[in-house]
Amino acid sequence: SAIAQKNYLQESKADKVKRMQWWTDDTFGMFIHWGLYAVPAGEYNGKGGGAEWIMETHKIPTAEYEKFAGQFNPQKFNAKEWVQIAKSAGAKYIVITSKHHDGFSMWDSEVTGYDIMDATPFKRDILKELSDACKAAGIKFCLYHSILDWHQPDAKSKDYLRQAIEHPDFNKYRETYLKPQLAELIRKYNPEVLWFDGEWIPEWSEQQGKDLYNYLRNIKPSLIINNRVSKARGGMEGMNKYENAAGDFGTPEQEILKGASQDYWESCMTLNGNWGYVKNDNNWKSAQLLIDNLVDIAAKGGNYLLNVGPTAEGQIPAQSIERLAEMGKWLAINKEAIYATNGIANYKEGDHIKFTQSKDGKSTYALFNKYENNELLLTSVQPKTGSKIYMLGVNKPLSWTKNGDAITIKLPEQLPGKYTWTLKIQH
Ligand code: H79
Repeated sequence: SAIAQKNYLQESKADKVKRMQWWTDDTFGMFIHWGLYAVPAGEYNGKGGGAEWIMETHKIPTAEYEKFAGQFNPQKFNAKEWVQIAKSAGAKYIVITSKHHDGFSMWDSEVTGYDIMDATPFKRDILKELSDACKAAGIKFCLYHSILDWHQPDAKSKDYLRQAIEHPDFNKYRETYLKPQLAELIRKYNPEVLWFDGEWIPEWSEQQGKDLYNYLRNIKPSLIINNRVSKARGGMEGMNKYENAAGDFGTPEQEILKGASQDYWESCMTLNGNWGYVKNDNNWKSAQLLIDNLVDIAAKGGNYLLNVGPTAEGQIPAQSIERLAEMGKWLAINKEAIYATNGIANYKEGDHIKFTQSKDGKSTYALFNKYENNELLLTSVQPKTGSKIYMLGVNKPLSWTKNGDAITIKLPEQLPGKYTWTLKIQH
């Protein structure tokens, strides 16, 4: 067409910083992996294995997998409840699977009948319900969308399902299916982030990634798009292996970076061992570990995207809800040290103490999960004489003494909560 497309690949650093502001400030999001794979729930023909990858794991033929749509009827789904679970956990945004690798569309898609409206007895547009509920609750609504698609014949890489596809036409899939679906998702649900995945297929290229990135930001300039839109990851690593690739942030998966990074990044992690719902997965992380991870990520300047895998009945597992509620209780006291802070890459004090800083530089936060003799010793923070040190959740300032390069802070008799505590050191 003759309409000039803006080149968003040449955005200035300052413009990107502005666009990314809410995202870096929000720090904590909830990932939701929900699709037809919740029906088999990690078991096919009596054999365990696979969650959202179950189609690939058991090499389920397309016509067989499609039958799960007829059984998808999550009568207990309640968008407001899910959003409330995210909000009371302290998550500021949610990212839900509009389409995973299985190719099933979780909204009323205009370009396919293989979607929640046309192919399931449920016939409700969950993206509409969730985006409305997010808007009402002040939670940012974001979408995960797989480039890889095991259902569209033209998208099938010959590596998948070991099925011989005659003359697959990937360009046709991209132009008449993938891009129209994404344009439709932006128009209907106004997502703030598009979180791509499945870019490792041989059909996808850096050029296609750049084109798609530009195409999407021309539709919605404020969009934030992850680095998996492109080809720049080193294998399955989270961060890019070269510069100037399309995409706004790195995506370490099931791991946290060893240190801070010059690039924006978000660690996505599961609460148990799987992304999609698996009925026998009881490998739950403890609330303490989840809080440790959040603190570690914030101290390294990243974001934490923590996943839930709802059931085919439409419920977030109780074990997930319990853990998220514990995080929410912790954040209610310690939020000042997490949201809208800068990380401080200071590892001198050992693994049990991490640091963040207020944006105005006036307060340093020391978050610790271990102490002895009701005091804490810090060697790398040098407050001026008369500076006040508080514990978040405690009203009175704490007494502290200086001995050479170290300071010793007397902790209160009663510490708020049972996980990790925060000292606020005012400079
Ligand atoms: O959506 C979640 C997972 O389903 C998806 N990303 C998160 C957010 C994901 N799962 N695994 N992976 C991404 C990486 C998979 C890597 C492998 Fe393979 C699959 C290694 C071997 C099979 C793809 C195909 C890479 C090599 C061959």
